[in-house]
Amino acid sequence: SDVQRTLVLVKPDGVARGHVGEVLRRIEAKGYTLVALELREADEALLAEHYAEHAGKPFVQPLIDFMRSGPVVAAVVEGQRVIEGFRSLAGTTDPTTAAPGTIRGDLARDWGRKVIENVVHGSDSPESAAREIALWFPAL
Ligand code: YYY
Ligand code: MG
Repeated sequence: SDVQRTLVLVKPDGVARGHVGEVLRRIEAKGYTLVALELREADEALLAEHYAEHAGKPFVQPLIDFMRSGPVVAAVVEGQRVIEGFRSLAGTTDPTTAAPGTIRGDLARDWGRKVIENVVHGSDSPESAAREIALWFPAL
């Protein structure tokens, strides 16, 4: 058995456009379990830590500003191979080329802004998941 936990965020574009229910619906329809769920406004320090792997890249400050532009929904999701599984549900980073049927393919598109607005975040490895869950949900 390889039961994992992953950190999922519904980003401010997803919340503002009313996609929280649809994202959670897809997670539940897949058979994954919600372990924690919270609506919150992330501050600069949390987001700088969250995106530490991207520090120094040209998109990181626009990305942090975007992530502070409104509330996000943070969730810890559990299931067999859920880290890879949620990334598969989410689709690829660029919403223009993300496959139809995926969250990003179905719900996001390129708005011509300087940051990619792609509705959701999902941890990319067991190491990232552990780090991100500890950051967003230190009590877990
Ligand atoms: O894991 P994932 O969200 O699919 O992509 P990352 O490469 O980790 O980048 C994080 C986040 O940054 C991405 O979801 C959109 C944004 N971004 C961007 O605005 N411009 C880029 N060239 C690359 C990523
Ligand atoms: Mg990533």
